[in-house]
Amino acid sequence: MGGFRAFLRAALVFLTVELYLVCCDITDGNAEHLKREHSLMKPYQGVGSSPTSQWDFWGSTLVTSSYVRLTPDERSKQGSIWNTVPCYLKDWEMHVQFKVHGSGKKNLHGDGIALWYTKDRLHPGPVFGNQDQFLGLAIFLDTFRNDLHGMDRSFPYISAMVNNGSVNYDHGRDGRSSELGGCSAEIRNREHDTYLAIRYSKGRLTVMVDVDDKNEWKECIDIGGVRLPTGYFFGASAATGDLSDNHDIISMKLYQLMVEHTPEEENLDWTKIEPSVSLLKSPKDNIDDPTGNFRGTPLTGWKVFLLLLCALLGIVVCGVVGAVVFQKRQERNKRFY
Ligand SMILES: [Ca+2]
Repeated sequence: MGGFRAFLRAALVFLTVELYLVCCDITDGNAEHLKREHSLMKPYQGVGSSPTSQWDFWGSTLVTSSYVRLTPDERSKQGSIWNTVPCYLKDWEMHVQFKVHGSGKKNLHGDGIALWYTKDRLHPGPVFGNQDQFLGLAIFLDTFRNDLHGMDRSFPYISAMVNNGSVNYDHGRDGRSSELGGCSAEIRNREHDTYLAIRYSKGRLTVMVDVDDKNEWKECIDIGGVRLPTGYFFGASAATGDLSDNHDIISMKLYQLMVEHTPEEENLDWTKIEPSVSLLKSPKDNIDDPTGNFRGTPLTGWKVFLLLLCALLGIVVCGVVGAVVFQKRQERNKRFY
């Protein structure tokens, strides 16, 4: 009898360990997919100071041990920071922690931050400190309303733009003519940490914000039909004009998304893709791309199998526990009679 109990206990331990391993494999924690060569994190060791550095900066940018200040709260400043390593991931998610703060009262501050995934890097210009007619993707965190006719939206306003090098960003209209989508977000002078996430996977661009200290992502932009090549560079820039703010980047963390592609897709030369958006395709038509949890990854056949295995093992464990409890009860009954 003792031998059987020992066997049950061993089986239970084995199954629990097995269950743990299988479950943890499924969780697919993004931490293990963090790409350090494309990430900017405290204390920013070696940023810009050595030939092997993975980040360069320009202009008013000041790198301290706890933040990267693209511009101080002073007029007519421009600064940027750029990853020196081109990104060849097909599916990625960038988490940016930022802080926009200054002494300017309501509507008396500007101009904002732009986050980039572009062909060229370190090309200063008029679009939040970076060049116009860029090739690639831009996400604007626009804190100043230039377009006094566009009162239907409140500022700060976050928007996305994809450019093949032919379109100008229209500051006078806050980029409205070229924006793919956007949302208003209170990102300025917040006491708590503020975050933005950009996900690009299978032609779908999603921007989420976490600025209300709730530790959850809120959808801002979600569009399909977006085509971006690999081999571009991540960067961030900011500018002030007559009005100003401190524009700080605390971190930029790039995660690889584990997404399967068809052999045809894999065989394409992704570096040759021209940035474009097929606006005919609404994101709701993207039923072939069932993305579940925003921070997680879509379920593949393999993962579904593991989930089922996990469930099966759970049932077995329950059975074993039940058997042990039943056996214990039997023994207790024996003692009483
Ligand atoms: Ca503006």
